[in-house]
Amino acid sequence: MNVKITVLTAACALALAACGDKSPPPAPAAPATTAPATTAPAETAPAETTPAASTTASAPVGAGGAAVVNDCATEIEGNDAMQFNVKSITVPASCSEFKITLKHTGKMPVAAMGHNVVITTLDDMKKVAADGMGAGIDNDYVKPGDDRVIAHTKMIGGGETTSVSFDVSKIKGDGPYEFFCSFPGHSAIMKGTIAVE
Ligand SMILES: [Cu+2]
Repeated sequence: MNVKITVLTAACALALAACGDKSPPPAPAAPATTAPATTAPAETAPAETTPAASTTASAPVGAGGAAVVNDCATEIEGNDAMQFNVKSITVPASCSEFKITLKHTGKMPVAAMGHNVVITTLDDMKKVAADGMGAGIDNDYVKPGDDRVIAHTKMIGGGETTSVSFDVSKIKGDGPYEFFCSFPGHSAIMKGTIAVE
């Protein structure tokens, strides 16, 4: 009797030992912590720069993207690719007043691809553009009463035209001066120099 139990116990012990030999089942793989997709702030990717090959360009443009000036006035264009067709405007020193007409040659609405022309010193441009963003589209993205703004047109959408006239003496001081579009994100590309010569 006693012997029987001993044998059984031994067998059991062996069985346990055998059991112990078995390597424990692998721990369930830790659920891969799905890293939150790094939602990079959707920087408005600058539109691919189509090198001056804007087939829709109707207004004549001088060498190096110089605006063509006639009778103390010029016409420039903005398009759906977030571009002005000129890079520089030279105002004749003989002009007392100068008129800039902006034509939006695109089709997109003002809320999506609005353009205007704002003139400031180069130093003020970034700050004016930032404040303009806060002012919103109802203010043409120009802070009301901003005395750093020398002149600006209203904000227009595709197919529209607008203009602004200003006293040339205002850009005869300590420049350099720039013209740019204050629609959020546009001034990085839509800008150029304006100077009196
Ligand atoms: Cu614009």
